[in-house]
Amino acid sequence: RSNVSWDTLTLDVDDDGVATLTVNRPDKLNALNAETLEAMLEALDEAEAQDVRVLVVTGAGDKGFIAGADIGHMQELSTPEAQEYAELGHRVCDAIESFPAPVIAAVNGYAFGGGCEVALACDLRVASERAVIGQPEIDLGIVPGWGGTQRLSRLIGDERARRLVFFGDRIDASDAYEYGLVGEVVAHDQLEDHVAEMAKELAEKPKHAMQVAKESLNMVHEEPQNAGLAFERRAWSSLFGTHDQREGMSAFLDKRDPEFE
Ligand code: CO8
Repeated sequence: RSNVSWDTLTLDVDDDGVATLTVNRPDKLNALNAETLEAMLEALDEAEAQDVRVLVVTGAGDKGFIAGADIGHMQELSTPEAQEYAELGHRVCDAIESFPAPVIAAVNGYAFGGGCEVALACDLRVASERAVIGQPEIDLGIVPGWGGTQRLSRLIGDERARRLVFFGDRIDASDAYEYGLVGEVVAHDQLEDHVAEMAKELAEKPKHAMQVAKESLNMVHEEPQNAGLAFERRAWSSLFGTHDQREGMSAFLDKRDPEFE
């Protein structure tokens, strides 16, 4: 069990290997400034170094998951400065996407702009009934810049992505569910426990197989299908001969619960 804090972020790791990264800037609805993004990169490295099995990403306070990139910070940026900021946001989203364990976004409130994009980079999204989600950048005279133009249509389809990005609409949790933007909606006061249960269950699965599953599924977005299928064949075969593969299959045949490494 460990706890690491930055000024605007905390990382808690429990005994089951479940890490929780909480953006902690509630007075600004957890808007992501450069300092917080840098801290997120460090927290992701730290979680990886601690070999965690599942990572939960959420926001502090009663209202916010992450209300977006920090508009105060962006207002005066020049193009080269904006590029740097975009790259920093991309590094965070890429690090979440390639994190070697499942990442769950517990969307406990506003997830706008960069906040929606952070959620999109996670493997799974669970929303509280109070969540409101959107890519409202168009009304700030910009567009999604941390992967939203790419990951959103892959997740929910091109037409729906265009609607969200063009109109800048903010949709509630049930519409987000209908759009396929979140996998599940739960009562606000049950979100934390529900996600903790999911995380615990995932943390008990065989680690190496889970990593391979995530990496293979990520290939869908990174490679043409023939390359993805070739990757899957290689990755699948590499699991044979591991303790967890032998144990998982023996346990099935012996009609008992497996004991994974
Ligand atoms: N950035 C900075 N501060 C913010 C942000 C934000 N995104 N969102 C909220 N805040 C601040 C408010 O300014 C306010 O601060 P203060 O108390 O000092 O005035 C505080 O948080 C509380 O906010 P509100 O008083 O507005 O609270 P409400 O409950 O009335 O409203 C909303 C909450 C609906 C979330 C509202 O704050 C809002 O609409 N926020 C902006 C949402 C938004 O447009 N997000 C998208 C930002 S753009 C983006 O994310 C681009 C990503 C790509 C970046 C590319 C880099 C180049």
